[in-house]
Amino acid sequence: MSGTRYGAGGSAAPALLLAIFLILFVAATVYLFAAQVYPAPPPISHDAALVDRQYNLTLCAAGIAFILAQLGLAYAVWRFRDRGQRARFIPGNVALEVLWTCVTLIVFVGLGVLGRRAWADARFVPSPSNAVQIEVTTNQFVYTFRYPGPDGKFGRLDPSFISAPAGNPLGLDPNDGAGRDDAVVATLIVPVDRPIELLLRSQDVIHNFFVRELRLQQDAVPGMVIPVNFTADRIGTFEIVCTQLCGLGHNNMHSLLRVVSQADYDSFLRRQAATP
Ligand SMILES: [Cu+2]
Repeated sequence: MSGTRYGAGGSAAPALLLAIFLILFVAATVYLFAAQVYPAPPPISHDAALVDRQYNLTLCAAGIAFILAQLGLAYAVWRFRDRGQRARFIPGNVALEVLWTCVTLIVFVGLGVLGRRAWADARFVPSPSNAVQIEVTTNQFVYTFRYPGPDGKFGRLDPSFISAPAGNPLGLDPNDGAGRDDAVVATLIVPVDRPIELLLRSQDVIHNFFVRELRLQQDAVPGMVIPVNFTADRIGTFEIVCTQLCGLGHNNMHSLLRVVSQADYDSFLRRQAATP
């Protein structure tokens, strides 16, 4: 015990090892992101590209802060290691506190404002008049899609008519003429390069509609009809998954989004109209 002796100092090894670990940790993390080891699938809409741009911007801002903070920590661990010196107490620095609080505030609010469009486009911008309206109904554990048919009008729904075994999973009211031509299918088929407006509904618990390639993820909430817009610009088949833990079958809840040419879409509609 030598409470008054300050000359001895501890071994430099722990400080050196921790500093080296921090530098390697930063290098490995930067590599994982920069080399895109786990890349996202290519976006298939303009809004998805906007989301990607915003993601990269946020990643850059957070990445710079992360690198500076960790390297600063490595430096401090090494520079201020125990060399037998007397510890100094620093009560803080108001100017520095104000500075980095303001910088953080500006960066966070700035990123939020910049990213507003990427998020709001799909939700708050009304879809154009030529948009294709498709209703999406979720229940444990399936997606059901409804097209309004040649009359362009969705028929009335009534929960008392809901009967999946009888072929009426949505509860279409048979007394409403507007519903006679409605097409109810298990796969979402949309024409390429046309604005699509989905109307999300749920019959039981909160589900979700998520397509990675659209960077679009929206909850479906019982009692609400939630509109979301997108325009897919690439033909292909993409997976729709539910990202809300909606019950025991949640892991099996998925469907397909098929983006097809206008001609293929028209023939799909014709086939549906021909089926009684
Ligand atoms: Cu679900």
